[in-house]
Amino acid sequence: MNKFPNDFVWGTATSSYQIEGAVNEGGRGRSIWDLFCEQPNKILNSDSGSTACNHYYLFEDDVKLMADLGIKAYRFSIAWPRIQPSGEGEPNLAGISFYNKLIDCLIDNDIEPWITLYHWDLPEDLYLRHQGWLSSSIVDKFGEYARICFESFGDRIKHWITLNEPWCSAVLGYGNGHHAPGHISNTEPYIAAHNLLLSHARAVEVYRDLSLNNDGVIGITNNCDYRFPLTQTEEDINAAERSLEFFIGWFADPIWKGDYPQIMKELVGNRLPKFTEDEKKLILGSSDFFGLNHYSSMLASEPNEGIQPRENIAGNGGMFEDQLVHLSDDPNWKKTHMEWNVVPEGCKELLKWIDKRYNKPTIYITENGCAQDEPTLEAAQNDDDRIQFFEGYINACYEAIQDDVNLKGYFAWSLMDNFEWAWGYDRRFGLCRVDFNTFERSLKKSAHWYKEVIKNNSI
Ligand code: PNW
Repeated sequence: MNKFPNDFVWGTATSSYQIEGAVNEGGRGRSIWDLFCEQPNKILNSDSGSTACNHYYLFEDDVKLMADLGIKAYRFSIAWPRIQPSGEGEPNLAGISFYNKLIDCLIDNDIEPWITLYHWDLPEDLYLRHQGWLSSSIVDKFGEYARICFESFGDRIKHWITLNEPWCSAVLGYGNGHHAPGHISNTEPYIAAHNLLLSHARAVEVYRDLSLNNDGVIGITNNCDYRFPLTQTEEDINAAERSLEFFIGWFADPIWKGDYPQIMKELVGNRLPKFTEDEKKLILGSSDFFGLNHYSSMLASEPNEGIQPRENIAGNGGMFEDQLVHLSDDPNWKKTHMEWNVVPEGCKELLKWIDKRYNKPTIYITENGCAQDEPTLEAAQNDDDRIQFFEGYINACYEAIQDDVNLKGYFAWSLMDNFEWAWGYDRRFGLCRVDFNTFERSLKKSAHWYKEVIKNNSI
């Protein structure tokens, strides 16, 4: 038995738009995802999150599921347009009341609530009237929204995450257009990323100035896939390193080292915005822990005619040309229903890479999981491939801890099947099956397996 440290946090994660539904209830304003889902050909089967898992009404059932799983912590996100329907101004009390009820219900069940402030559902007005993440005016607005959340929920919340995966907001939202608001550009992602980082830092400044005196911590969650060099040539080793710096260094270097990676400055040139000295100071040290969402790995190599990059998926979207990296798959790797490569070894290597580059931060894996093709209830109840996935990745986490990486927790994505963005309800990540006609929930085989891991604190 491989034992985890006694204080290791086992959890599951979700996000507001992917599970809540009730988009017109309780005074919620519209978000860019409501708008995006109405546009043709953006979402598989023209799905949307308008009812999703109906969690807004069924949250008590969902907390029961979590209690049954025995999780210690639950990571969920707050829908900004439930708190401020237009993204600014007075708080909407019905929205605050919904999250109060959820938080209290979790605490009553001995589950620690972890809050993400922004998991992609930007108030539509901020996009239509204020240019969304492309305008620096969003920094103050995000700070004010964050303040409302800290003041409303901060007495009970010990773990805050400002942004979920700003890489996705920037690259998928403004680079290849796969996510809301659907822009395609090779300049906008860098501007959006810049404003995302500044907004994160502002929220942290607001939080720290409030001094809630409750041992609470605040950080950011970034996503990164690992890159193995295709061959052991110096060119390919450098390509893999470059790819990682463009992926996670872009967002983590300013926070842990004070500025964007040098290689990005060189290759992106004047399309990469610059931080002022004051901004650098504000951003440096603005995360109490390293939140990591990790799903997959690819091979990286120096571009040459012979190797064709695989179009997108977990790739680098519109930024490909800037990185000068070819990405490919090892044909021996198994793939999930997302076509993402299953490579537990990459998880361990990435944890070690982060540990080294950022000088041993406290790391939490705030998401890890896989989509499997589950057309029937029977398939969902026999999700052995998901068990194998979790087994591999959780073992990799164990090995990283043996190698002295400060990994302190692991959140499975996701508690239940939900609205998987551009893939609608066709891609299923849940530990629990959701029937999207009846909204009935049931534990999958992997949920029973995860329950044992948590109970024994070992794998
Ligand atoms: C994350 N990529 O999204 C999100 O945080 C979740 O909301 C989502 O459901 C989950 O992972 C599964 O997709 C990602 O292209 C979306 O590399 C795309 C990528 C990575 C993460």
